[in-house]
Amino acid sequence: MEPFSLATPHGGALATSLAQSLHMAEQRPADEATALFRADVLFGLSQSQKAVPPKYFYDEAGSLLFDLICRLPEYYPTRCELAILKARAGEIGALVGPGASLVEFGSGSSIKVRLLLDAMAEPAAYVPIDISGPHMRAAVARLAEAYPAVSMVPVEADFTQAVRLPPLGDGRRVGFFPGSTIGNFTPDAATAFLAHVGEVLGAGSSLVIGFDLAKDWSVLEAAYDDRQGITAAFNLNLLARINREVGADFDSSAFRHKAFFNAGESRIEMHLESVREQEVRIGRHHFAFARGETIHTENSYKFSADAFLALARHAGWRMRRMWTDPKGWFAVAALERDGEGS
Ligand code: AVJ
Repeated sequence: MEPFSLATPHGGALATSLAQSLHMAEQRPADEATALFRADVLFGLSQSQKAVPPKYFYDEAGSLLFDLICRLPEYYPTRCELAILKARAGEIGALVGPGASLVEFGSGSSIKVRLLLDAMAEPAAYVPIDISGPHMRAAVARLAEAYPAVSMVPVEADFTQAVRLPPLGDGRRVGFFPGSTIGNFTPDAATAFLAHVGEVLGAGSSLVIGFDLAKDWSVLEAAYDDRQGITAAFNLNLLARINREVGADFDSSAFRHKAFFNAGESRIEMHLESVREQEVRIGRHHFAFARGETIHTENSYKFSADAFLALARHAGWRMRRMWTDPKGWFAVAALERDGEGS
């Protein structure tokens, strides 16, 4: 299984039709979210390369651990991207124009978006989309105090599934997809996702997107296997979540965090490696692990500027500007949608 394809075998069509019938800003019922999680876990653990999609990292504990990752000395992407956004906020604000609505895919703690909101002329609305509802709502409450003139329209949803935006009026839409979260998708799924984003945002929209650049392996591997073990805790938290929400009996101490650069695919892979032969149960299902066998939990693709732009072009976006940090480790692109009147 590709852990992060747009269409999961179950969940895909189901989640889409449900998202459309529910008001999108409403929470998916908890029991239904749990059923989808369970189905994804059972499916993923049944593959020859066991896998669980990385979107399930972000329960409450996982969202907090991710915020700690962003502050680690080894984890350069957040700092590099913030530096680019700070340096270029004025240019971005000018490109976007006045009265736009800002839609963020995977908004997390909504920190980076402040730089854009500060630089935009009279932003009309902020629409954060995130799978981690309580974490998102707490972040939006803090943001609302700082930006009383911007209407806050949080959408609790899995953005890897089809998303419908709430009504946003006539203003331009600007997508914001920072952090190199695009790197979680395989290239084909990334293209499909960016095309979907183009359709959701509509004609004349733009997209501000961060992506991580290929670089020295030692820098990459350190960023995903930090000395304090925060990334290991983030990865292992997935097993605790599966135990709690799906009723599995993983022994977290019998798995270890593994992160390495796969040069052929130009991606960091994260896995959870079984340190011994063991069996894990979920209800009536049994999953056998050989010693050294892994669950693939995340891909994080590292791009060349050219490869990224080709991908964006295939998805119907053209590049207006691209910026990097002084070390050339991370990039932010401002894209525009092709095809007037489409
Ligand atoms: C949130 C997907 C961008 O791939 O760097 C950080 C997640 N995983 N450390 C990334 C992550 C391990 C992160 N993204």
